[in-house]
Amino acid sequence: MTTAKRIILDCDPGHDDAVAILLALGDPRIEVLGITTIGGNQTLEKVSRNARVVCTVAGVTDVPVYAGCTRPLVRDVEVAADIHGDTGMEIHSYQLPEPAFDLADGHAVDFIIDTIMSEEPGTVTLVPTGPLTNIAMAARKEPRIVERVQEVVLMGGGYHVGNWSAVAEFNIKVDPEAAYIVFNEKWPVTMVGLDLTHQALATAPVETEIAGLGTDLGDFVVGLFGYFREAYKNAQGFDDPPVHDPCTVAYLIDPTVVSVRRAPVSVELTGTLTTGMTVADFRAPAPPDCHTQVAVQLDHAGFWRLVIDALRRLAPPS
Ligand SMILES: [Ca+2]
Repeated sequence: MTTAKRIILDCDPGHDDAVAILLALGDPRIEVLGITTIGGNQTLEKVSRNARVVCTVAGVTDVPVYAGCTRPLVRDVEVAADIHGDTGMEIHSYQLPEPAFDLADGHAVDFIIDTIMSEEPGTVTLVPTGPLTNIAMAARKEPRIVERVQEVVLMGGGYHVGNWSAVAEFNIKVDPEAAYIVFNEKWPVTMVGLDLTHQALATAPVETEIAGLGTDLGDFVVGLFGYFREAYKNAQGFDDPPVHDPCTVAYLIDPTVVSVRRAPVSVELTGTLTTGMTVADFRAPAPPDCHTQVAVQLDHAGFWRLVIDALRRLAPPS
């Protein structure tokens, strides 16, 4: 048994962020040092509440949640209400509880810096699943974190498809300047983009298995998928909703579930049609100093096995 990967989950819950939180909390191969929030799918206030609601439903109240930046570095706030609803975590047939605990004191960016600087180098992994504002701010405020971080495994971008424009994914598109910083710092970056996450579909058999757990937590996830399915169908024509964010955590738990390919990646900042596009260069061979890789292939069954096992651990079926 190797030691658990120690992560800071930087997120904007968000239906799929919620599942990422549950997978991280429920798998013994992950230790969540803290959850930090970023305005994205909805406003910072809403996603910061949602993060604590997810922990509360999971029965986990001892992981600190820190609120981060309210808006992108340069651009105006954009939220994804078409996908995540007015609260950012609209749900079917489930009554969400009040958060059982308050936000931690302090700013997410300072928590990220203080944690990385106080832990042994190479022992903290950053897992951003929202816009990259907090991570970019941390790298600018304390540049030494870049060489101390173990790696950055982020949900965002894509090399063939977009969802917020023809070629840009939401997390990157809403704060491309922050994404540019994160992709160009010399820490190891794994981009878990739409090419991968569009394979992480919450199919009917997956939903049935989660419902079959017969637990309150399972009902919560099924309720999330119910709303998410309808929203994705209406907004983007998906039959089953792609559950993007937990793919990052799954990669850290078991890299055989998410296969990757080394390629330089940068972010388009000035395109007339392509702003926010993650441009991956697949011309072989990747240069020796290439510090980025992109996720390409998901083991769908293996991925959902990890998620459902985590749900069982957090709330054992009776
Ligand atoms: Ca997210």
